[in-house]
Amino acid sequence: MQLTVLSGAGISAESGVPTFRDVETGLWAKVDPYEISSAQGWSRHPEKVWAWYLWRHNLMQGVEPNSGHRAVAAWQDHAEVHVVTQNVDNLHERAGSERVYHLHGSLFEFRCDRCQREYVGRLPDMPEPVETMPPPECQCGGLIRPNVVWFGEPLPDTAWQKSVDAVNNADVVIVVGTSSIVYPAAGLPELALANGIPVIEVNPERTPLSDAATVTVRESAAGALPTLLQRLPSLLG
Ligand code: BJW
Ligand code: ZN
Repeated sequence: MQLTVLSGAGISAESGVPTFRDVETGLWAKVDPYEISSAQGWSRHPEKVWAWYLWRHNLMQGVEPNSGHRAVAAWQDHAEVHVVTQNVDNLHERAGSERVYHLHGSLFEFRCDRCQREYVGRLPDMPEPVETMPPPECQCGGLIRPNVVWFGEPLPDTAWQKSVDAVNNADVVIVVGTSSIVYPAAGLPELALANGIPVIEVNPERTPLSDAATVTVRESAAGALPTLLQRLPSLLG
């Protein structure tokens, strides 16, 4: 059996990484997502964007995988599991998942925005968020940026191709912890459904996918995933 998991920020929420769009606690309750996570935002005020990402980088270094990430990794004992994640943390890998495709890059890699060279220099600690911090400069005069995918930027080719294959070849697609509004990632469950592959959504809240999904499990990731594999036969009838 092949299981393909599409994860979003919600799977890491119970590890202490705030989601993007949850109004009360979301990272973007205070900042405009389309400004701080866009190519235009970076060119307008890189010092604001850099400060925000450096803080998130620090935050992600201090968190641990939760029972949701660990359950997905444990499924590898019973099935071929492919994890397509929109998250830029490394919690799936740290939980033990072996096939992980990062659609939106990684916040543990940095590169020059001009010559694209990888940056391996030291980064300052930032235990508390600050408004602005100038990004380091590359030898070429470009600015160092996180190797993540912002609005208006293309997704990495290889990760995208592997994700499409993982969806097309899946027996079941499990969509967990995503608001299903950011494309092209949000198109992957639609692709599965168009191919007749069942889609299970795990999310405490309704999303634009909920009505179309084969089954919706209105629970948290850490609550639902540890028993989901046993529940599959009854969920899918
Ligand atoms: C829990 C939980 C618990 C809480 N358990 N669940 C119209 C149609 C189609 C596309 C477009 C369009 N207009 C514009 C576009 C394109 C645009 C887009 O999609 N915009 C839409 C918003 C309309 N997309 C792009 O620009 C993409 N690129 C692209 O299309 O390129 C084309 C191109 C080709 C050639 C040249 C140039 C361009 C790129 C998208 C990049 C997104 N980047 C970000 C930032 C990444 C870096 C970072 O992490 O900072 O990715 S934005 C942000 O959103 C981040 C996330 O990965 C992504 C998705 O968010 P996610 O994960 O769903 O989080 P939330 O917070 O939204 O939801 C959390 C969910 O969890 C909620 O539902 C909760 O209920 C739930 N939850 N606790 C389970 N315990
Ligand atoms: Zn450079």
